[in-house]
Amino acid sequence: MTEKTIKDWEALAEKELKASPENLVWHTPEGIAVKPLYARDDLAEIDHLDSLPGFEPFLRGPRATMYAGRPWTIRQYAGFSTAEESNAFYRKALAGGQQGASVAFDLATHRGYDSDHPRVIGDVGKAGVAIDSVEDMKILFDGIPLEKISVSMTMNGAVIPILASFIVTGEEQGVSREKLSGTIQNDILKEFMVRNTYIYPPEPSMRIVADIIEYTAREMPKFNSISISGYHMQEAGATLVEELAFTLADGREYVRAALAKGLNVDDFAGRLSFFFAIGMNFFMEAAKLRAARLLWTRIMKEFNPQKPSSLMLRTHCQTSGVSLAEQDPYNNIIRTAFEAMSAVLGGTQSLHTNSFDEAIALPTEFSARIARNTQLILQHETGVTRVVDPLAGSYYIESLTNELAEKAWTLIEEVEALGGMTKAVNAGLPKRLIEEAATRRQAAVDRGEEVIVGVNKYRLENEHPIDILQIDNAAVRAAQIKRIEETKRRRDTQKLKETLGALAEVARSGKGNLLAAAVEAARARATVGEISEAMRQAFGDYTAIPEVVTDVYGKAYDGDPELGVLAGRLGEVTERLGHKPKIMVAKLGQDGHDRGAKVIASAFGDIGFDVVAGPLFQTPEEAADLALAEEVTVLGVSSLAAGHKTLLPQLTRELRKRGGGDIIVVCGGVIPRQDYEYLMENGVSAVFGPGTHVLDAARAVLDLIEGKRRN
Ligand code: DCA
Repeated sequence: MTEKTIKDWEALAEKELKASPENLVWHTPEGIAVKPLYARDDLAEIDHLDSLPGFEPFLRGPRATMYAGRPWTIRQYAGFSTAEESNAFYRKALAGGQQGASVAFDLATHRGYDSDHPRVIGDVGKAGVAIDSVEDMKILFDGIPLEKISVSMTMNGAVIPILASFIVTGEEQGVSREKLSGTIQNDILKEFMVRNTYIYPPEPSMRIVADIIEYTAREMPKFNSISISGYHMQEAGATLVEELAFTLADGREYVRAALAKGLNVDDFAGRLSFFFAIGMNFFMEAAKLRAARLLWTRIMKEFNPQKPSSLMLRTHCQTSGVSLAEQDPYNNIIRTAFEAMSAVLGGTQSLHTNSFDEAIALPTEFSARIARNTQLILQHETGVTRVVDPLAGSYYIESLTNELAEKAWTLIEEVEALGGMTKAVNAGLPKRLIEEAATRRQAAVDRGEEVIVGVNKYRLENEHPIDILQIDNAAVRAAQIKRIEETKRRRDTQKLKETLGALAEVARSGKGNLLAAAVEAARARATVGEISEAMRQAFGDYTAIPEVVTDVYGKAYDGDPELGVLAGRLGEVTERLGHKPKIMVAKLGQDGHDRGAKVIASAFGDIGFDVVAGPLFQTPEEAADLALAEEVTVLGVSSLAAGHKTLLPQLTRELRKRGGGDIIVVCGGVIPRQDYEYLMENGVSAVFGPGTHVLDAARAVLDLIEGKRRN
């Protein structure tokens, strides 16, 4: 048998295809040209091929034996309105095979507001558990041994009061702080880019991060001081290269902030951890984790650490939320299983698998069990844990790992040229690139270039709504307020005043450690809101200026007849109204997830509407005022955090009160079908669920303006 070459293959492929195999090259959103075939030659220039797991550059895994020695941690992220319910859920999950806890807080807590604050009426108990003080935290971990179970807490804005309350909870459970294991997210830079649960401006926020790294390095040796997160970037639309680059550049910035506090790199670097999203691009996601470890070692080498653990990237992963669809939702179980496999092949240390109903609501007990079992089956039945880094040596995977690393490195250098990530964030570079990528992707889905089964292909004629979890937000809020009152009645007010005063002084003077001071205040039963407020006095609030990208969605549709028809209709409406129809895209309450709002604002602008992007965190009153001041025709509310049933009726009421009853209110986002009727009865004219084609939404809005579907 004579040896065949790539040229031979190309000739054969051309015969088979009756066209050049060049046509099979897949251009990914990352700008990578994925070929239909990889071979030995593709590995010629790659120099990491002979590395071993447990050794620098850790590309093949941070541990020598990886899952063969100890499988990844099954760590499901959850939080259910009240501390009592969440506690019951964690206990059941741990008994059912989950190995670590992971707390989702409600949006009021994230933003440092107590449940009794007037700004958070629609947010309490939504999308996570409400924690107002140590008293709630003690209930949350009742009967969960904190010296044994590692606890992850996704908290960034109100990170100081939450971590302080956790430390005091440990103390009062008899577990001293050096025995506490777990992770606090504490990654504020990405909040300014994508997730928006910040409170203070970037500079004091970076001080908070550094103070936590300092405190945990000194007092909590088993605790991971930060979870540097790319997850939310991918969720907001970032390409994998952007996710990789910006996350690692964030990491480098945090290391610099900690060093600036006078810490030794080896005292804290081993407790930095990471968090990535795993989407549907199966091989590329696994390669991404390998590339991440390679690059992190390269970055950390600059700081001359002596311990190998300082060079090691350890990460948590979560399957992708945006890859899930509302339509034909059981498909989400399949998507999540593939994503989980990809995370594991990439060598994650800890994993959350999404529940299939997550595109619609918080998981039910049933959907949470399926999600957990996806991992248990992977660990116990597939044999995937037996061999370390089984994809190593694959021509395709090694090429992808290399190419992702190179592309991400170029972007990391670009950030460096701007003076690091804080400066790049201030200059708006990452946010703009991510929003452009998100809008481009929406256009690709709308045009059917990217297939989503059950959404833009093989869509079911009839969908049957699935059972979802409903939360009575008013009842949760009332119960929380009662507990706050009780806590306030019982505490020593003198002690409270002293400790809060000391914290405010640490914040103001720039001297001392914020977390250390907050632990004292939390012990004196200062609430999350009070501790946040004490720091707010010194630091102030951060307000983002909403900006919308242009010419991305429209460009994808350049010359498309569908857009032409819409433009024609828009022209007629413009003529009739005497001006372009104006739509305001609003975000209400503390829900900072603004990818959908940004994509809609950008696409509607490109289609030809006059667009007003409302600021984040508006109350219904504020949104109504702005809509009237801007004289909008349509007010579109994007809701992703389950506040719609409280906030939308309030909004339509406020509009009517101000004489704006003729403004057409529509909404979109994560809204279960079960709620559509209720919203329509309360003055909403149309609801656009996940998976809505943007042009369909634009047509529906025009219909409404033309009065055809007005009700
Ligand atoms: N052989 C021997 N020991 C091992 C092995 C092995 N093959 N693999 C892991 N271990 C050890 C680890 O060294 C670690 O012990 P240490 O903390 O004393 O070093 C312990 O077993 C736990 O393993 P690890 O891989 O660190 O897994 P987790 O404790 O689950 O931590 C990590 C994962 C990513 C570092 C952490 O930050 C985390 O849990 N993040 C979760 C973030 C999250 O849930 N976010 C929610 C959105």
